[in-house]
Amino acid sequence: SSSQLPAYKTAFLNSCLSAQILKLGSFTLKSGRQSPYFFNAGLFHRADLLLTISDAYAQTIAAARSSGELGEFDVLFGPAYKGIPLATATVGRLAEVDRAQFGSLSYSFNRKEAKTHGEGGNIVGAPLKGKRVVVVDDVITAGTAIREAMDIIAKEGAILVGIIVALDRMERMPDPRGEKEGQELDANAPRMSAIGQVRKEYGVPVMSILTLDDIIEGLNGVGTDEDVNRLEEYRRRYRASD
Ligand code: OMP
Repeated sequence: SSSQLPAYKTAFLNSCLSAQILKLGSFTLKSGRQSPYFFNAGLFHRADLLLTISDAYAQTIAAARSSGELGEFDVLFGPAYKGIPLATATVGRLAEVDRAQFGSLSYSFNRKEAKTHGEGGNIVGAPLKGKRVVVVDDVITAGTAIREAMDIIAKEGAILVGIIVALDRMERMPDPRGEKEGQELDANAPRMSAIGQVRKEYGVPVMSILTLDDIIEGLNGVGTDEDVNRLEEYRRRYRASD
């Protein structure tokens, strides 16, 4: 193919397509939008796919550390439940990629239910107090799930230094006054993405393995023209300003 994507992104995209983690078709999002694609990170449970996704997170983190986009950190935090295997597998993979740089990182995650006996506390893995933390999550759309993770980090007295997700859909937040399928969006509606808003509000980098731009680039010459056209049309319609 003629794709200009780095090898790890192409490998990740191809695994997502063959395992049907990334599906093309017609899907209704939480927001009500009709999307020509859907990414289901819950399907990364198979051993080979867990290696693929943890390698892709690790490569993205290592590249962001090298470029200086991401500062030094101590803990990779995976919000329960979906973030738990992602943080655990990725921290292990980072140590394999570069043991000297990443070997002393830890993973950490929250309990959903408060523990009332034994050691107590709501954190499993590395204690967070005073630690520099990167949060690993799957997809940010409206930003609800990621804000819960930020609240836990603040409550535990940790310092947020970055967020990494598998997919940045690059779309603007839904118009609170409503959106009509098949009609032009209101020119005065907010154009920022939830990721852009989190970036601005917390002042930290929000990195992703793949963006919608990457998916379209990677599918060029691989997917059908019809699929690529529908993705381009969706991007044109909902693209965020940031
Ligand atoms: P927020 O918590 O609102 O940011 O939305 C994240 C959620 O969107 C995910 O946990 C999924 O339930 C859902 N989602 C995907 O997982 N993949 C997609 O491609 C799109 C969505 C979505 O509904 O927007």
